[in-house]
Amino acid sequence: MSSAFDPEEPIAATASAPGPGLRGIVRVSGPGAWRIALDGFEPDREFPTPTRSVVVSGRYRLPGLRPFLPADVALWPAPRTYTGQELAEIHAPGSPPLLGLLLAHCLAQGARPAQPGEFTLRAFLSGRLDLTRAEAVLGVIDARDDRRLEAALEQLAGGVAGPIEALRDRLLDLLAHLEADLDFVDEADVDPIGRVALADRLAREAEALDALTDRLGRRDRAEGNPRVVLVGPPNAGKSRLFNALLGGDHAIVSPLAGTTRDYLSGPCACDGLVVDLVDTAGIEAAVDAIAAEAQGLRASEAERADVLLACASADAPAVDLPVDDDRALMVWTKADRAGPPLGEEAAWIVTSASTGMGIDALRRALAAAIRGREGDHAATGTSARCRDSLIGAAAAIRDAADVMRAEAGDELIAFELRTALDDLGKVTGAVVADDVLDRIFARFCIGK
Ligand SMILES: Nc1nc2c(ncn2[C@@H]2O[C@H](COP(=O)(O)OP(=O)(O)OP(=O)(O)O)[C@@H](O)[C@H]2O)c(=O)[nH]1
Ligand SMILES: [Mg+2]
Repeated sequence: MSSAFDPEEPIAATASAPGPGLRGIVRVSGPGAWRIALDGFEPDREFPTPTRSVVVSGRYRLPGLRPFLPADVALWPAPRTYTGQELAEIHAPGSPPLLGLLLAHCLAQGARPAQPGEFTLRAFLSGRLDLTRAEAVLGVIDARDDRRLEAALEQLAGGVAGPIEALRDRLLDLLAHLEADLDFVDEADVDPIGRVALADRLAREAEALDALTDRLGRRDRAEGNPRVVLVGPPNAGKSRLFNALLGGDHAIVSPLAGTTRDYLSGPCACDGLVVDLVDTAGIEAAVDAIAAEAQGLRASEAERADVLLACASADAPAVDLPVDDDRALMVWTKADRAGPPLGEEAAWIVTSASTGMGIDALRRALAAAIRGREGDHAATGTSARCRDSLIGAAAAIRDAADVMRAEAGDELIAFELRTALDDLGKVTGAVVADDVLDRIFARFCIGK
């Protein structure tokens, strides 16, 4: 790690969400964390040096603060803490200036401001957290909807880390046996049945690994294709546009307003990207239970969208369109009949599903909007990187099994097993390059 990340330096940061809240937290980790947090703190009662976690109530008397600031200080002794280090948290009223004052006080006492993700990085470095879990923490922080949150929480619960460690142990055992045999190669009396059984066992390990890879991939899949949702007044031509973009007759199109009730979705290729395109019911006041249901579905689809295609046409004017939503692209439909109002042309992507006019331009605009949004998530794909390593490990294990069946030399088998172990090690973080770590942890928020 670069010296900027020296784990022997105490670090501090506001750990609660930015902005005013009921309670705010300042977190301090590293050697001297308790001393730093307790400076200027008057506990309600004296307390002995904690040997396990304690919460002490009291007040801070700080320069520039009168008369005093009520607060609780939580203290955790190393090493059984989140970061594996001495840890303190100051819980105070969540006013940003007060928290700023407390943080400044901690910095004045010798703490350094924490880098984004540095608490989690310390947890990882101290062996409290493996890479798959660190990524899951990141997933929880990043989670933009329930699906993603659930996948990240499952990963955090150790869904993949435990089984990968167990597999590494078994492969290490096997490798140790093979290498012991290598030393006694003259006496080695090859037992063909034992070899076949071993090859089968390896093949089963490779299958188990495939299943794990699939589980690890779930977070990526939950992140999935970007969701692009068609919204607009009834009869705006959303369903016909949906069909034109997907190619085929998927959604029912009719001149009757209120045709679409359910929502439909399908994969749509846009300029090198694949998005999940979603057709929804027209925006209207619900007159019955089915309409209410349709409006509910529309609203929830619109909410989880990455991009909204806000549609309007001459016969379905732009009322209630999400014009101020920064996810929205304004799409003028049925341009073969009538174009957008004079003076407004520049605001619209002008299309006609019946002539195909503007459909390609719409695809390009859509892809550009998604690429722009993904700018903030440029470093995504860390779990994809883990997945590559798992796929590499499974391939090496299968190769080892093949070599074994072919009765080739033990050296070749050992080589494949070492490759597999290396790949697995990358996933659990036993072997991992510093720059990869820096990249992962830089994506965390400060205070995490
Ligand atoms: N001329 C012309 N007619 C179109 C075009 N797009 C849609 N229409 C017609 O407009 C009417 C409504 O189209 P739909 O695609 O069903 O509209 P919608 O927005 O899905 O409507 P709801 O599902 O009721 O909200 C149909 O009669 C379509 O054939 C177009 O590009 N040109
Ligand atoms: Mg429709």
